[in-house]
Amino acid sequence: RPRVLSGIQPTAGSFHLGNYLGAVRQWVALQESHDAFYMVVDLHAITVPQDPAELRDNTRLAVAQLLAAGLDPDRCTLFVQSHVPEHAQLGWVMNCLTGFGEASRMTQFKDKSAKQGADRATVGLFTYPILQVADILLYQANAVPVGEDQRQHIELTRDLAERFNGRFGETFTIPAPYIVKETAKIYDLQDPTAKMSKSAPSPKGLVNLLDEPKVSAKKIKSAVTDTDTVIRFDEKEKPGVSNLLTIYATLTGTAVPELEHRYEGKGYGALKTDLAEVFVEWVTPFRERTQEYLGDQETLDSILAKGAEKARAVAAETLAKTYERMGLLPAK
Ligand code: AQP
Repeated sequence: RPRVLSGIQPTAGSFHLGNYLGAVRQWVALQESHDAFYMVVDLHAITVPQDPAELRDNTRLAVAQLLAAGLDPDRCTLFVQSHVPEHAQLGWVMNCLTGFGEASRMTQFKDKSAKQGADRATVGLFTYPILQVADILLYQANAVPVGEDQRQHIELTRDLAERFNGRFGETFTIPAPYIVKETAKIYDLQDPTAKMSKSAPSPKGLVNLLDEPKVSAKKIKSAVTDTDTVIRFDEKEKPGVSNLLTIYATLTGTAVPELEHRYEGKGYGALKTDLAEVFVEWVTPFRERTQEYLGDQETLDSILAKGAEKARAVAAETLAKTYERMGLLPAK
């Protein structure tokens, strides 16, 4: 079976609708057809300041949400990044292979450091795409299911894998991005030209899965649309309406043209009210399941222990091969 690898940060506590539709939903589907490795990337989370107790809680909460979303530890390998030390180890190797200018071209760093102020941004934030390269290459992943915002990092991963293979002989599988076009970028409900993001300037356009459903319903009903009245998918002319249609179509498994037909002659109000209802119906059991998983810490921790063991077996083999190829003297 082809292999997939992906990760999600435990930083915000709740996942948002962009994380779910852009990434996690695909993870659930791919565990049926692929040898799937999924992790909560706590080492990425510490590229910005974290409160230790919150980070611990949020890491468990992220795992609970992944299980609630449908990941099955019998069908995939689910683990926490810091439990597998090979990530940091291969990360260093990849740092030594990356050009400074090459790393400087990563647009996510530019965006995130601009938000934080250049002096406060850490070197870790700067090199985080390179740790991500190591995350992927350690598992010899064929595909990486992510949202559009990660495409550039997958390109970097391919470049570095090819560079290493060229210099030291075939070592790494060259991974391809697995980006589902329809849900590659879910937009902010208040600013439908910006990606829905936990670090948006205002929380009004951000739908957090663990928020009170009433709060999210209100946000959906207040989504920015346009001054036209026709419900039609047109990303350029009608980004707000198109975003709502994408969310609606994905959550219900209905095709967008069918929704356009269903809402012919109806106003935006009807679309928003119905979508709010669809979302609340979907999210209510998700929230309940998350709380159930969270309540059984013993099971959660044992899932993570098993996951880390399975992940380490693969990661250690790749790291050993990498060190050997580069001429690092094996420890006797
Ligand atoms: N709006 C989005 N649409 C589609 N996919 C998205 N992803 C994130 N936002 C969207 C995808 O979610 C996965 C996990 O991402 P992450 O843990 O790196 O979260 P993030 O990118 O840090 O989330 P945010 O909210 O976008 O945070 P900031 O504002 O800090 O950048 C990834 O596969 C990502 O593509």
